[in-house]
Amino acid sequence: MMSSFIVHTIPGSPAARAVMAALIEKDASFRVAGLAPGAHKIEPHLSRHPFGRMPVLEHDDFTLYETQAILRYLERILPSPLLIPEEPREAARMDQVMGISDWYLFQRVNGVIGFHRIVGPRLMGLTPDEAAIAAAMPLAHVVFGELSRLLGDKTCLVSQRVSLADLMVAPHMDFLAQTPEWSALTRGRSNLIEWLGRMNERKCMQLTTWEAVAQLAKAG
Ligand SMILES: N[C@@H](CCC(=O)N[C@@H](CS)C(=O)NCC(=O)O)C(=O)O
Repeated sequence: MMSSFIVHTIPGSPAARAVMAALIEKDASFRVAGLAPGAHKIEPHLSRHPFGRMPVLEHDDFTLYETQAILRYLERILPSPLLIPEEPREAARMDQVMGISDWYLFQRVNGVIGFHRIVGPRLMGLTPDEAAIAAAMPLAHVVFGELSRLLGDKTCLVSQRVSLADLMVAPHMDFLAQTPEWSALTRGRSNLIEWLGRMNERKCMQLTTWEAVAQLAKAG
């Protein structure tokens, strides 16, 4: 049963990393069906994901896209360990942070800064668009300010235990940590640096780096 999870992704995708991190936290084995850059915009991938994005999870005869839907599905079928807090206000904070991740951190911060600094140069041979990066910085500061405030002095983003929010946010932050913008974004927000350090010590992050996922994709 457990070995029937397949994650379709181009290695490097932070959204796919969140899904693989959840599978690892839940001690489930999975296979990576690697996509070549561009293959996500054509068949057969468009039949799995009509929006031409990643990740897609296959579980036996069930195929699912949208990272939050996948994470919540995994939580329901693999409830141990719990990655959604039981306490209502912590659960609400988790939902809030996942919304911040989807709407602001992913699309308007990492999707711009991480794309122009890392993905574009590495996968498409593009030169970073400095104007686009500069234009993303004001909102990036709001996002980092909020994540730092919500984290406070806790171990994890919503409680003392890892939740889906940590698994969604950490892959984006690990990307941004490799950009020159990181030091300005984390100035006065050292709790975020310490939190990312703790996340990066976990097996779920160590086994899902870009290089590690590229190896998994090769192994099929
Ligand atoms: N709302 C989708 C977004 C997925 C998404 O945009 N993934 C990125 C990679 S992290 C992607 O597919 N980028 C390729 C593209 O937009 O062409 C989700 O949460 O799964």
